[in-house]
Amino acid sequence: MIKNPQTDNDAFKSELAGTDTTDRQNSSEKNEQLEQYKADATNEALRSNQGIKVSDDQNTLKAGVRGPSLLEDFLFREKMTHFDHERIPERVVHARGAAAHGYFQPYKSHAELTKAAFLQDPSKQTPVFVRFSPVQGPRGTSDTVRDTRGFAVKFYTEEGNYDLVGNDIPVFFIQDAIKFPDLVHAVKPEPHNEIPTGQSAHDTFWDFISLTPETAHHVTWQMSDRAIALNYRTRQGFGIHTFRFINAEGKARFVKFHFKPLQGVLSLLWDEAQKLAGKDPDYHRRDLWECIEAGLYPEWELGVQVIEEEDEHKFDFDLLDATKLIPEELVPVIPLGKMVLNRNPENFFAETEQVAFCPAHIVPGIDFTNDPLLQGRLFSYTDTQLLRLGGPNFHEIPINRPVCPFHNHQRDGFHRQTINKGRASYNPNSIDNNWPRETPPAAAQGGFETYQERVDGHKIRQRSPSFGDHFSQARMFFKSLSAPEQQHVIDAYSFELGKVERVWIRERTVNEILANIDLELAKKVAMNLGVEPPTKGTVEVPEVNLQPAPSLSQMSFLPKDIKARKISVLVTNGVNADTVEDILNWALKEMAVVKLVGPSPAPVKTSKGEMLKVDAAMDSMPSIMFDAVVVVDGDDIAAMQQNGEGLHYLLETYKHLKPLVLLGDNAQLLEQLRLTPDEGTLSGNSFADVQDQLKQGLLKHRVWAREPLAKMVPA
Ligand code: HDE
Repeated sequence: MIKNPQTDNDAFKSELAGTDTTDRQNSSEKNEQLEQYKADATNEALRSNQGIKVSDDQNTLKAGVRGPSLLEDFLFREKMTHFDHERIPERVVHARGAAAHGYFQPYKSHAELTKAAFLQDPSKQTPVFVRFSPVQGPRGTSDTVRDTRGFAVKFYTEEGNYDLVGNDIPVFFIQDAIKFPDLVHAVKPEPHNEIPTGQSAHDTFWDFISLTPETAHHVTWQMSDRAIALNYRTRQGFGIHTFRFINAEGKARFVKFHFKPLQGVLSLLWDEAQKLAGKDPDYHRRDLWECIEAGLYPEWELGVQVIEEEDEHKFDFDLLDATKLIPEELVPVIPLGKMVLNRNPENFFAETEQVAFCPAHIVPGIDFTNDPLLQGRLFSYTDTQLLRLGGPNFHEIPINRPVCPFHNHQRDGFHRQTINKGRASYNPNSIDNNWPRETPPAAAQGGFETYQERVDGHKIRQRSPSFGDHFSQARMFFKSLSAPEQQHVIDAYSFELGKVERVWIRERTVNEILANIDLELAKKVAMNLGVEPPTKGTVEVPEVNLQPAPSLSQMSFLPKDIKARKISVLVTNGVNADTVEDILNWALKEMAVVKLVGPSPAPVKTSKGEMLKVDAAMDSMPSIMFDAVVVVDGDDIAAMQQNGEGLHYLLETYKHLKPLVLLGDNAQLLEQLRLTPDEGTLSGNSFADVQDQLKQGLLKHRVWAREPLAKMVPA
């Protein structure tokens, strides 16, 4: 029997001991620390939480076999009480997520920029735990919904935890933290019926958006392909706010953080995203998990845009305004190092659910700015953990502990685990010789010192006038997109507003938001909605020096290899076994993922009479889960020609602008399905004839030129 080495490899199989990546020993200081909290029940007796061995876990204690249960049954009560309390409140936003362990390693010392210890030594790997998360939906929502995605990184540095809690879109909806509860109430399911789940396409969201012009820039990104991620591995990450780096001499500079995925920045099409939400709601978390298990580790480059303090006011916008970005064309991103995710969590709840991020977790060498959104976040995150994780000791939960020692005079509270020795829980003290003691700030490994920024102003509840231009950057973003990307933005606004029931909200969005971003965009959306197309905007958008920036288009971030790209290889009875082997060998060399997909989960019989195990049936692994589809040649082409599900598979592949390889006589299927051949429809007698073109097609991700024709495909 032919084996698919990627899915049939016994060497990487472990069950109870944990994940395959554990077997591969991808460990770190943090993983070793976690090890001491892990429990393995192999060869152990079943016991109660008090250590009593249990002899019967099948029956409650009863007065007679058919009699009532007894209150005395302490084993039943313990088990049931624990079960009744198993849930904790989900995060109020970013409730659903997936996370992984890994490391960050700087390319060289960045001492010139910052004294942060984890950015000094190119031989040192700092453990990280990274959580990705859509924003709107509850824990049970689907991964592929249209949404911004969280990109939260906890660096377990030798100087303490540093959390970079960012998103995959470089700007935020609002400028001031006080608007966050309003924004979230507007986007969440509507309060009367809790509909819709995981969607922004509803009245309360667009009501708020149309009345809040500062949201225009972020929402344009959210209507773009950026918000329908292909997977988490291909997300760009942004710190969004302007932060500060401070070096050993005390010199401060402004910085903006960027994570760039080495796998490219790739998205789904809207039709795929919607279908996947039903066919595989776990599409993104499954992808992250499986790639790490298969050793196809996702990688990012962390970089910063650096702005000298004296250049603070040189831009047409305010650096403290989180609804603005600095195009890379104006300030390039300086690469700092590489982040690799190489180990899956052992236990979702203990790690992914209990991890507590907070933008206030910083280390010496990094500091905040006065961005009013960031300032509010510094309060909100710890506050929310107090409720979610049940008290002030959440830093003791294994996933949240720093890898360096931590001692202070904080004591007690719910679930305290540390047994503090000594009598003095105050500072200063002479009883414990004043331990633990303060550390003065120093060039390296010193106590934390806040950057001494001079502040002089009236107490005032007002937005700075320098935050006043809400449309120039939204316009710049729209104009920076390629033609297909722009069309998707138009389609997305039309779809979302089409679901808004109140006509005045549709009209206000078109007239007072879209017309100020771009008149053509507004007119096209207006036509799609059947509202009066505007002839001009409602505000004077300032003439600023912002050219379209190619770096804002995903087309600037295509992948350089096809590592972890997914190919569905369709096999039916009579399939040519040699071709299957060729494809598997090629994919292994390219580190692409191949799944053998058959008409049913049963093995198929090859042309040589051997049995070929398939990874899945067509209906459980539809084409929307893949980047390309190959139909293998064989001696029974009728098997495909007469298989409605198979034909639909191919129609969808074509409709979603993917490479479609039809080997041998299968080339006839194109005509049968009335599909116009193009650079992405490949045929040949052997796989070797088409493998290079297939690779090129995967590198381009989609056959964009096909899009107008694809609209006519009934799939
Ligand atoms: Fe958050 N945000 N946020 N946010 N946020 C939370 O914290 C909040 C904002 C982001 O994987 C909550 O632990 C306020 C910007 C991520 O666990 C909460 C404001 C950015 C995550 C909270 C913002 C983010 C959160 C909910 C406006 C990108 C998930 C649970 C002032 C730079 C972290 C929690 C994870 C989570 C508050 C705006 C990113 C309620 C008040 C801007 C990635 O504390």
